Amino acid sequence: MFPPSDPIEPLSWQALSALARSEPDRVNGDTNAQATLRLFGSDREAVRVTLYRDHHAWCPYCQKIWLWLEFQRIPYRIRKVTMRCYGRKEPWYLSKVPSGILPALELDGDLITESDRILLALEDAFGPFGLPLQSSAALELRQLERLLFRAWCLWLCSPGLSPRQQRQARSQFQSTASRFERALDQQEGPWLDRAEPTGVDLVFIPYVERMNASLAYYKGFQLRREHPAIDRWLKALEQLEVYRGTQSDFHTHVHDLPPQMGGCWFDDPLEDAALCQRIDRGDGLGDDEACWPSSAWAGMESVALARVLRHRDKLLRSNPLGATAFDQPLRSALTRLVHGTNCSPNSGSAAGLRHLRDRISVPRDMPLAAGRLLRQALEGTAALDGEAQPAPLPTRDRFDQTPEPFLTTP
Ligand SMILES: N[C@@H](CCC(=O)N[C@@H](CS)C(=O)NCC(=O)O)C(=O)O
Repeated sequence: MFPPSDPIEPLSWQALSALARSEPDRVNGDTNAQATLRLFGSDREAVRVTLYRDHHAWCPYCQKIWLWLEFQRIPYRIRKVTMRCYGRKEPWYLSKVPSGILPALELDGDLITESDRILLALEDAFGPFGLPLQSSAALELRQLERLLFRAWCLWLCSPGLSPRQQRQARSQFQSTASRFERALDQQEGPWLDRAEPTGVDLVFIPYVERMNASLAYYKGFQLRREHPAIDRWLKALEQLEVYRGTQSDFHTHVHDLPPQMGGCWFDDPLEDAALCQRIDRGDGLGDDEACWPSSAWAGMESVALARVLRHRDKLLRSNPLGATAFDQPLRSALTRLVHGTNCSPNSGSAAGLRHLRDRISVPRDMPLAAGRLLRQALEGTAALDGEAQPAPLPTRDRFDQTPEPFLTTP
């Protein structure tokens, strides 16, 4: 918290606009969740692939394919589809994929579903990314990833575990995580194979990212502290711009997983309830959450600002305070974001500010670093008004996150 002695007036929208970073090159620039076309410097004619993935970048199987295309720099189009847990599946997608399942991919006009089949088809068309995924070494690692996934599900998603069953589930998870560590330790560098990240690393990323978030929140278990080789691997990934472009944050994951997984359950008693509070308040968990290089944090305030400004009218309209009453508090929070100074919101605005804090979705809306700074600015501004909280986030569905109001293209 800044000293209370120096609150400043909230900036006008015009003044805020002048401080926002201009939109980056979504098509040829860094990996980002907003692009609908990625060319990596090629011509449009080079595009052979369309990836169908979910609007909010919540689907882990979509992230695996997304990462593969980005690391291999394959030109592709992206069409975004709604997941059932947050809205209505698009009829055009159901006529293509009647089950509605994601991801799907078109390669030279042929439609493929199932993420593993998609990766094999991509390997056939463009060559493997390091170790071929059907090689015996890769198959063994892919099997280990499924074991780790199952051990995690058993611990996180089984309701009503007794304390003894919780301990067993934890120990089962830890012994599988230790097998993953041994596989990492067999190599000289931080990766699973060779001196660089390859396709087998990508297979592990989506769920290890979700394990890291959900176990801290629901179990008080800090994956990176308990398993140093996994920490090394995550740190190495976080040095890579491509991975950072797809990486989510703890707040997003812990609230997007319950409806996708059919429920996530707290250990009882919870080992470290303070972790939950820090995540929910938007503080983040520092290096235990993500260890980005300092250069990747540079200018992230103005990135966050630009993303809010882009959707300003919709954010104002969808806030429970109503557009008129939310205008001044939102400008106060954005002023704090860019100037790092207390800026008092109108009285009665705390719950509205926290409503927005809770609905930033990373990386859908902005990168992790920008999301953390914006959540902190919203919370810091709300705290000047009081402790009022918004309605808690739903756990059975996330219809509060329907993408419809935000769609700019049909
Ligand atoms: N085995 C499939 C699993 C894919 C899957 O479970 N996709 C979920 C999202 S994570 C889905 O599309 N569910 C339907 C929906 O949520 O609308 C694969 O590897 O691609």
